[in-house]
Amino acid sequence: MLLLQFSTSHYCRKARLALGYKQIAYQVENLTPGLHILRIKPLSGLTTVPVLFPQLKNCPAVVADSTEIIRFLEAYQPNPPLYFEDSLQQAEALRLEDHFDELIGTAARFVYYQFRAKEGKQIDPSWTSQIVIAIVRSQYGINAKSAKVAEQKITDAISMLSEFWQDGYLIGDRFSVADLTVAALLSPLGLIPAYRRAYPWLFERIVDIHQLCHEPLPKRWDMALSMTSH
Ligand SMILES: N[C@@H](CCC(=O)N[C@@H](CS)C(=O)NCC(=O)O)C(=O)O
Repeated sequence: MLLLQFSTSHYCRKARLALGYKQIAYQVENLTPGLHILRIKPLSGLTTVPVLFPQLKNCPAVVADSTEIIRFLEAYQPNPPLYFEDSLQQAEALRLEDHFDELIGTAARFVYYQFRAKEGKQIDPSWTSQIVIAIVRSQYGINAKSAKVAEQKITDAISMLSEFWQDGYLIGDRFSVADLTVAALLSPLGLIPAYRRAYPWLFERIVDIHQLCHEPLPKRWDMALSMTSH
């Protein structure tokens, strides 16, 4: 299988966590933001990554969107499962996946890119990195005000998660697509010292899920704890 991705995208991380959890062999092709459209629009009709090419007989040629990729992987290789047999639990798993995609995925992007442009500039002050950050901020309308709104959404989501994640799973008594989605989509916050210090249990859980899914942590994961927070 071939995964077309941005190496830093948390939605692409979500697809990689699922591939890793199921121990499916795959290769990645890293695309350049902006230019990626030339490669993926004709194939998927979408402008977003991740996009998966299963490259297998009797399988679709292209599967786009992290949710669809997980749906495909689950049908292709049901074990170990990310879905539930119980229809109520399964409906809840898909509802939460969608809710986290829409809420946490977008809010984390705002908080993360606001941080990288300001206090977190030292993480990578190179002009190439700063240009990518500036393009993302302009594309999504990320600024101090919109990031503040996103911060509140993240705080609310973490407070909901704390009820489940401190000693259990989001649904039932085992790991599922809901837990995987949260781990992927909140992982960018692991680079922000204030979050690392305020919610150690959250990042321990994200680390555990990366181990379970055989996926390396985001680059510079350990840097946050040695940075001064503002
Ligand atoms: N709902 C999509 C969201 C994917 C997404 O937003 N991808 C971003 C990268 S994090 C992207 O490709 N942005 C480029 C663009 O919108 O042009 C999914 O789950 O795959």
